[in-house]
Amino acid sequence: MTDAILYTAASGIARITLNRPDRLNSFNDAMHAQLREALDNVREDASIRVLLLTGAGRGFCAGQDLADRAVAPGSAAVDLGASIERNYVPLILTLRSLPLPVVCAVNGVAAGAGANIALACDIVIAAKSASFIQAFCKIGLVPDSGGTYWLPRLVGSARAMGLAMLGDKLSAAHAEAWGLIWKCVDDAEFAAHVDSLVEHLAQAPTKGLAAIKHALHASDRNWLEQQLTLERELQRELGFSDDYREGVAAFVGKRAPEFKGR
Ligand code: T3D
Repeated sequence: MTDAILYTAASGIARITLNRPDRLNSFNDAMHAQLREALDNVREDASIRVLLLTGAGRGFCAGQDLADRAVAPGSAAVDLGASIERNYVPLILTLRSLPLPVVCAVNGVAAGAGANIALACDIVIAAKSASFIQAFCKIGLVPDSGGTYWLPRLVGSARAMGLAMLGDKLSAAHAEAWGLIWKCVDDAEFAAHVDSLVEHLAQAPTKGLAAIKHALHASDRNWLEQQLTLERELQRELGFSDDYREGVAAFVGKRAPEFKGR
């Protein structure tokens, strides 16, 4: 049996590749278990300063493996709520709470939960040939893995409703134009672009980036006064960090900073 997840960590960069290309990297239980283990490694390894999530082959991820959901006539249905509670909810919450930038390199089609796992990441870059499909409506389901949360916030309710109710394929270029993702990059330049982005982030002030992530996510539920208070407290903490000291010293000394992520 091949590994459903490929994991490497070097030079501050953890790379997780969804690796069931013949099934467009759709999720079965083994893949969920291996992904959980890889994410535990990321959380526990203090040397990691950026996480890259991508897919093997021509797709990024086609969501749940539907072969595991087909039931014979007359037999009991699978409890999807249990599957979501066990697998998808912890995955999304982990991606959102990791105290480092999480980059998703969408190398091909991202459908169903695959699309929404991508949108849970902090910076989403897609190859021009990639696409996003809220496929759930085609099998009688609701967008999960945060889909009903991200879509209206990212693209507005009219587009969110259309995407969710029609399940149309949204090209990477459209996804960028609609503000669903950060960037769409030509296929020929995609790998180099992603490498250079994660290399940049691995040298950046990690604590500061983690605080940015925390503050932007908190803004979904905070009033302005609460958000101003949060910014004040984060700034207070970061003002004591080694990286802030280094950033100011480098600026004043007219040299490039050397951030350590502390
Ligand atoms: O169940 C729970 O735990 C609840 C959680 C649910 C979360 C969900 O994600 S529900 C939504 C599940 N996903 C989908 O509905 C998407 C299904 N796939 C597609 O609609 C299409 O495959 C794509 C639009 C993504 C890509 O189309 P295309 O034409 O580029 O590729 P293809 O030929 O359809 O797929 C290639 C192979 O991958 C094919 O296998 P084959 O014929 O070569 O042996 C296809 O069956 C397989 N595949 C693609 N998606 C899935 C899959 N096999 C199992 N499950 C899939 N989701």
